[in-house]
Amino acid sequence: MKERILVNCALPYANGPLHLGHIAGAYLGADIFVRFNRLNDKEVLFISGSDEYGTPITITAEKNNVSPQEIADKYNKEQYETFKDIDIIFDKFTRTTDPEHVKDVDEFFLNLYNKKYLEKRYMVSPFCKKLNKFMPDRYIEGECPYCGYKEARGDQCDNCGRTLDPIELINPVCKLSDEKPEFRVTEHFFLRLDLLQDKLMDYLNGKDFWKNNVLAFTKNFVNDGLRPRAITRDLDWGVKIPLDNYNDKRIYVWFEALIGYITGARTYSMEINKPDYWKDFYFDNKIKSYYFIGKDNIPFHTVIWPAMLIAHGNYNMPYNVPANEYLRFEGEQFSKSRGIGYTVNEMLKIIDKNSLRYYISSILPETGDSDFSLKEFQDKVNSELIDKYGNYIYRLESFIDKNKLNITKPEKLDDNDEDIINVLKSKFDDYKSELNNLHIKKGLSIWLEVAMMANNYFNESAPWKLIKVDKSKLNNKLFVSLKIAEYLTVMLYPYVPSAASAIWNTFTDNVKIEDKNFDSLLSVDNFNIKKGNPPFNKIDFSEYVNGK
Ligand code: B3M
Ligand code: ZN
Repeated sequence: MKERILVNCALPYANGPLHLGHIAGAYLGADIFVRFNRLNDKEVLFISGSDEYGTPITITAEKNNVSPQEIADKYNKEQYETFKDIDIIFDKFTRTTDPEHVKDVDEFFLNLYNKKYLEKRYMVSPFCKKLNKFMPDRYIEGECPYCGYKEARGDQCDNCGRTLDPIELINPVCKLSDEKPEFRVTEHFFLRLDLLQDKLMDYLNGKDFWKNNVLAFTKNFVNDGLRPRAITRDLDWGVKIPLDNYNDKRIYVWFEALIGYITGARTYSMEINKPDYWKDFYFDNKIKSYYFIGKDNIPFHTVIWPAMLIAHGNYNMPYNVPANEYLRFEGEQFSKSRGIGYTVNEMLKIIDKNSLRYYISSILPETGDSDFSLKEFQDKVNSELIDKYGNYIYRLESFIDKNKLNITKPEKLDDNDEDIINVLKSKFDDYKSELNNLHIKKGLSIWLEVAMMANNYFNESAPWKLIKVDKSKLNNKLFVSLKIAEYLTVMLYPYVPSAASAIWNTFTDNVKIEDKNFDSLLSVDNFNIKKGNPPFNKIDFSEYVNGK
């Protein structure tokens, strides 16, 4: 049986269009990793979905004067389409308003409640007298007590990343009324993180292979000391508390949305008529799980979710949480309100998805923030994807086609060609090991080295001279050139699947790239070359760059 892995990708709030920052932060890397693993002969379950509760949804609904459900419906559909438009395809794109999700949340809540990991406590919460209601943490803004950032939100400081309680804020104000909130007593359920601290530490101690940023952040968070944390709120938009007498309270979005990963896997299993399929991914401890998320989601995935899973018992723990840093746009932070940056849909109106995936893959903010620049986008795609790869394929295929050559597998290669094939194989091994270690950007740079090697080899071979003097040598050189083209195309596939798949189809009709694994794809010896058109069009962004 194939080795299996679970890949979960943060559930984006269904409150607006996806922007390039989302794609670079979590989703593109996840999709590349999934495609790579499938080629590498693993069975992958790939889950994401819409996060439809929480204040991001209610704030947007209020602004637009519609119900939260209308906002969620609109953007669930839109985001799903956008992912598809950029070739990010999940096995299941779930929704946290799916009634099946409520079942999973109820089970989780009651399980933890019965084991006394959830406990009723009284707390003080911000209450806006003008609006006459308790206000969600996010609606309160003030100064961060840790770093002094002036616009910290009541749930989290976007500057230092700490999760906050609104009462900790210095000079808090209610965002809706601009009034200073009162802090009033209210009853809530608390997750006893304090009881889970030691087990969490044990779990984290085995995680030295995590990315530095993720591990350091998480250990700091836990070393600061874990306190019980409220996981219910005074709200009416959210999953109900599965106990009597709490009708006017709801489960906090972060507690409930994480369980959406399980709902996604479980409902997918129902859809494929294997209702227990998901269980192995959560209970067979040989199956590794990966969570691709943006930087601002780290503590929820490396502390809260593991704590919930430990408290529940028996669940597999997240194996790796490769959170990315931020993508900036032309040196500035993406900002919808200030009109900085593009949504994915806007970008796809001016450029094709293959070029977009290529460029973002090459600048993924894996270890630090990175910058999206139209000028660099144009240069990289034109000089790398098109000049080094597309043109190579086109020159090679055109030559074979024009001269009506039938290239066959050589009985013996000369030493130089043997060396080239060995270098190719060892580059491919490096590529695999980088991707296995989640160094996705590095995998693409190895691909680029191979593309440069391809061009050098083809030029040095000078088939246009050989054709007049040595047909057998010509055959061998072109065979090796085709081998390199085959490796290049297969290695490119996880990054730029549509283009790679179309190019693959010009090599052979016998196998489709997406249906096969590395071993079979890289052992094709009977090429049946069909010269296509030049596979890419050069990018010209001058209109947009100069317009800025
Ligand atoms: N919805 C945060 C975000 O969209 C949040 C992730 C939930 S993952 C369970 O950035
Ligand atoms: Zn702060």
